[in-house]
Amino acid sequence: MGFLENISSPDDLKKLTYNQLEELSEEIRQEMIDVVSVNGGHLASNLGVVELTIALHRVFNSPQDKIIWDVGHQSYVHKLLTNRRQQFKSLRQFGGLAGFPKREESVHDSFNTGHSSTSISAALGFAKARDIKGEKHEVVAVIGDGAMSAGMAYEALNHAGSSDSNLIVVLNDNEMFISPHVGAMSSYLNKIRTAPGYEKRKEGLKNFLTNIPAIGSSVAKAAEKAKDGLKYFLMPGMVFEELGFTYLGPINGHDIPILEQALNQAKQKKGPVLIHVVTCKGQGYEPAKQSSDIFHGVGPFNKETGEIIKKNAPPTYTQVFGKTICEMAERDDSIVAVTAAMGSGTGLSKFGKLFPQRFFDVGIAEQHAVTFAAALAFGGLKPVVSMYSTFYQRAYDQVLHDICLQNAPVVLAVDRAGVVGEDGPTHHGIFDISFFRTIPNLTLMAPKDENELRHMIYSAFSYQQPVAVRYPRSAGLGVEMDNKMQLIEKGKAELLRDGKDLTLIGFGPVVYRCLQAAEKLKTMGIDAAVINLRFVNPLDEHLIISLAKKTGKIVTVEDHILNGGAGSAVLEVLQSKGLTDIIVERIGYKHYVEHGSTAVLHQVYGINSEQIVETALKLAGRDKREGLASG
Ligand SMILES: Cc1ncc(C[n+]2csc(CCOP(=O)(O)OP(=O)(O)O)c2C)c(N)n1
Repeated sequence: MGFLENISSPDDLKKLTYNQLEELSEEIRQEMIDVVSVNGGHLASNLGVVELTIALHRVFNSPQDKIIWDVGHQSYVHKLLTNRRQQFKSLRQFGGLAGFPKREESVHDSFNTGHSSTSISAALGFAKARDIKGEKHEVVAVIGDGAMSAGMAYEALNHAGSSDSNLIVVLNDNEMFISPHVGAMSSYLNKIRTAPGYEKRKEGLKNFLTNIPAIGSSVAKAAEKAKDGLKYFLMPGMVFEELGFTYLGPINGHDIPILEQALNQAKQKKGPVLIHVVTCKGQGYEPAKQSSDIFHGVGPFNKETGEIIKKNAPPTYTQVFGKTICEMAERDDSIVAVTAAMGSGTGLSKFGKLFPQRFFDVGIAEQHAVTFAAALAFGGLKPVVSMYSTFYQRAYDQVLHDICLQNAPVVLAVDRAGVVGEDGPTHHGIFDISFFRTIPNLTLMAPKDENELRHMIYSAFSYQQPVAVRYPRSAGLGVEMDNKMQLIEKGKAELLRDGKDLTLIGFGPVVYRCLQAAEKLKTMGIDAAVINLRFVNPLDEHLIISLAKKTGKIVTVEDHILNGGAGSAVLEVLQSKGLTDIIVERIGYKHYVEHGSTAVLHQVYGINSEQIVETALKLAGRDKREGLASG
């Protein structure tokens, strides 16, 4: 009989022997491979934390003790051990278990995560609340070496290190972010990791230093100084020690007894403790171990061979962006690309290979990436920053303050705009129009298809000012691609179809759904115009107003939250021109959107031609002066 099926709470783990735990680890890995090979998900990171998660749940008492998973993509093992095994097959599916910790899913998920490097801040918050309320429980943050590259993590270390609150940070060091690690902190961790006999040397050094005799005060002072210097160079984790943490490690993160020993030791210490745990991403499944970048976030695959199941689909928007930027960079050697630990995700891998001197992966550091790019531009280069829509949320101030207020000519490629599917609400890119649209001189555009994306990227560089181009995660529409890149006039929308009864305005690939709806409406005797908006800033006021006056009714469609989105921009222009009798219906999201495939989410929330037709019919049945704009 298997062990996993008998684990209904972390307490059940505490009854098992180490040999049984080894078997349990195997079963957990198998279960994750079985489910992720069908549903897709973050496999490699989870395979790497099986023993660590078991040890954490044996040493600590969740949910009284709080365990906070940074990013949260590695929380599958935790889910399996906290009474969610029965639902595990529904992982990441609409209505099923989330791929990240969710307070609303389990009492064992103490803090929701998705964006990286929040765990130490959250842990310190729990620790302070505990201290103020006089409670007694442990707080543990589990953070990867990748997440440790972000500014937030250092802000929190800085705060926690000067506080006397008990708090444990487990640094899960697997030498990988999504791609191989970057940055000076990673090199530092690498030095600690690879120095032979570190543990022994550390102890020996400590004894040696404490035994230096004090011979006269000046000698003693010199010895003290030398001690500090030596410690600095020879003791592992000195950086953390200097920040006020007790450093333990590095230890083998696949050895449960050793992990337990370190965690128990940390529990005995006063103040903040950092345990440096070394793990292997993809441990226990060779394909994931060999290609942990591909198996970081993976779609369905053949679990026997590890082969990814390929779909016969047109190139993705990301691929088209990557190809276009490489072509442009070949012709113009002032083009440089910046990404924040998402080189492959944003289609820049090839750029990095072709132009290594002009490619900057700055780690999980979105704020730095943006400010850095502003200065690259003032230094005479032509930077493109490529990040996911959801991660630009981290860098809003830098976009506004460092790029736009100074009018730095930086192109912001906004990948994964719109709902992204199974990763869910922390990752959906449904806020960027609202927050970018507020910035007066930031040109904001979205292509209707992958061919237009190519022209927009080209055009963005020609405007010589801040520009953001948003495009979705999906495959393109399979349209014919122009070889020659074309300049799109800034602020010019495209009238794809004229009509007299109603105007459908789409922003992004939803434009094609507007065209489908217009065809259907035609069969019902309604003559709908279709506008490909292209720009939300500057808006093509002339075209919008002339069609508004002509048809009297407008439906706007966007893969975005309604608050402050493209539809709001249309409403604002109508209001500013006194056209308040035009009836406007906006299609978009009204609230946070849960996880599920993009197709299902679009269906559920009406980002499709059926909903457009239905809305248009509703409007057609109304008198022009009857309604107010509504959403
Ligand atoms: C703010 C932010 N930027 C980017 C990401 C995308 N992302 C998810 S996991 C990850 C790498 C994390 O590396 P690490 O913390 O070492 O965890 P590992 O997967 O290696 O266990 C990145 C860049 C994110 N979740 N949040």
